[in-house]
Amino acid sequence: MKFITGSMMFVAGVLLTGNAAAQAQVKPEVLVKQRQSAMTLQAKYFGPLNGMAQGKVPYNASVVARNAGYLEVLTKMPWDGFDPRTKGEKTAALPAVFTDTAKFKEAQERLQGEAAKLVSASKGGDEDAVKAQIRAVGKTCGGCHEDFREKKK
Ligand code: ASC
Repeated sequence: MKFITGSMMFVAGVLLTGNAAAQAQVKPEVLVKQRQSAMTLQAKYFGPLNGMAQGKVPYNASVVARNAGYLEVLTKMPWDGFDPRTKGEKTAALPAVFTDTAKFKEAQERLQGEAAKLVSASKGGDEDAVKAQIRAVGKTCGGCHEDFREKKK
């Protein structure tokens, strides 16, 4: 069928094999930029909540609920950017990201679980429970950085 073009084949290939095929077209440095962008947005929406949990920012339940919803989605985003093809890029990611993959995956899932719990807590009226859950989310951020991110100098 000579009317099937190369680009049609590519689209069919992407549809058949899903994200992995599409991802293979993305350059390693772009994957790094994308994952760092997702991390930056997590920090953007977590930072104020962390401030509230520490009593440094006035508590605002509707901001917590909104940001928790964003974080539930954002916490799914960075991880496919830690593709083995990015090993040679200059980033703060430690080699353990690519060698201790089971532990890295566990850390991602822990964060996603705690973010989901924060969504639930933010729908209730218990400020102390919400603050405790914000701290639980922060612990998972910090714990993963401890194992998988180069220490900041
Ligand atoms: C943040 C941020 C982090 C985490 C971490 C929590 O807001 O940028 O890396 O929280 O400090 O322990």
